[in-house]
Amino acid sequence: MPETSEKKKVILSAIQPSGTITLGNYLGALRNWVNLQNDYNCIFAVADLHAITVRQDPKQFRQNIYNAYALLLACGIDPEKSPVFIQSHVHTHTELAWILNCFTQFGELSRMTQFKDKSRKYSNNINAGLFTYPTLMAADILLYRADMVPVGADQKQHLELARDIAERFNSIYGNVFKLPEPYISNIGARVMSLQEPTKKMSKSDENVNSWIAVLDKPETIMKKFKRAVTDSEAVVRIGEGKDGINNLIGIMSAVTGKTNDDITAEFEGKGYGDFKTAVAEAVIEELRPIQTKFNEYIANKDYLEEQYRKGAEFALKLSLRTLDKAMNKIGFIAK
Ligand code: ATP
Ligand code: LTN
Repeated sequence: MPETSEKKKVILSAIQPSGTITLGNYLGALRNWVNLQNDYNCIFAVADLHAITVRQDPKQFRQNIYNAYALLLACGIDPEKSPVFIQSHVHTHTELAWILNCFTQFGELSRMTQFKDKSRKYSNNINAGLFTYPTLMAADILLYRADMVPVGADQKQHLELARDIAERFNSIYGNVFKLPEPYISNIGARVMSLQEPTKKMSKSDENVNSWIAVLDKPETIMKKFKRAVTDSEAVVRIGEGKDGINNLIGIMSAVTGKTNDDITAEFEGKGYGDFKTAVAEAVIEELRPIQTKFNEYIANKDYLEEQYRKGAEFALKLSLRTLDKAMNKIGFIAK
C-alpha cells in the first residue's frame, strides 16, 4: 500500500462507468492523471454511484465498471503508486454526501449546467440523484482533503460548488475541509462531438458517430473521423464558424503535440479528406498501445480484484478521518 508522503499534495479524480470511455475522457482527463502520478499523491476512482443517476442495464453496467477500471490501468495509472478504487466500495462517500446535501442550497444545485443539460436529455427521469450529483462529487473530493482535482473543462462548475460547500461548512465548524483547486489542462480540455461540434463529446450520446471510444477498432476510428462534420471552406485552419475543423485541429494537436499553426502549414492546399485521414491515423497510433494493455488487464480479473480491494481499503482508512471529524464537529455521538 502506498505511503502518503506528507510533502506531496493530494490529487483526486474520478470517471463514471456510464458507457464506453471516449477520446474526450482520455484527452481531457485520463492522460493528465498519468502524468501527475510522480509529483503528487494521487487517488483515482471509478464513480459507479454517479453513473446510476441515469438508468443502467445491470449486466452492461457491471462490465462498464470493470472496463473503466482496466482502462485506467491500461492508460498508465500504476495502482501501486496511485490507489484506484471503486466508489461504491467505500461507504464514506454516500455518508458525507448526505451531510453535504444539508449544507447545499436548492438554488445552487438548480444552476448546474450539467443538471440542466441532463434533465433536458433524460426528461422522463429527472431524479433527485441527478439533482444532488454535485454533492456526491464534493464528498468524493473533500473526504481526501484533495488539493487539486484534474478534470475536463465541463466539470469546473461542480468544483466551484465543492469549494463553496467546503467554505460554508468550515465557516461554521472550523477547518475541516481543504478547498480543492481545479486542474484543467489547456490541451484536450474540451473535445467536441464529431457530429455536433458545438456540444462536448460525451460517452452517453446515442449517436455512436459523435464519439471515438478509446477501445474503438482502427477501422471504426477511421470511419468516424471520415464522417465528422466540417464546413465548406476546405481550409485547415482555426476560425469562427469552423467548429468541426477547430475540433479536429485540437485533437490532432493534443495527440501529436504539434501547434495549430504547424498543422495549418502542413495541410495547406490539401482537402479535408486528407486531414481527416491524418487525424484518424494519429489517434489510432495513440490508442493502439492502450488497447493492447487493456486486453491484458481485462483478461486478468484476479489482478483487478486485488487492486480494487487494496484501493478501497486505502480509501476507507483515509476518508474515515475526514468523515469522523466532520460528524464530530456537527455534534453526532461517536460510535
Ligand atoms: P457522461 O456523458 O456520461 O456525462 P462524460 O463523458 O462527461 O460522461 P465523465 O465520466 O463524466 O464523462 O467524465 C470523466 C472525465 O472526462 C471528467 O474529468 C470530464 O471533465 C472529462 N471529459 C468528459 N468529456 C470530455 C470532453 N468532451 N472533453 C474533455 N474532457 C472531457
Ligand atoms: N462528475 C465527474 C466524475 C466525478 C469526479 C468526482 C471527478 C465523480 N466524482 C470527483 C473529479 C472528482 C465527471 O467527470 N463527470
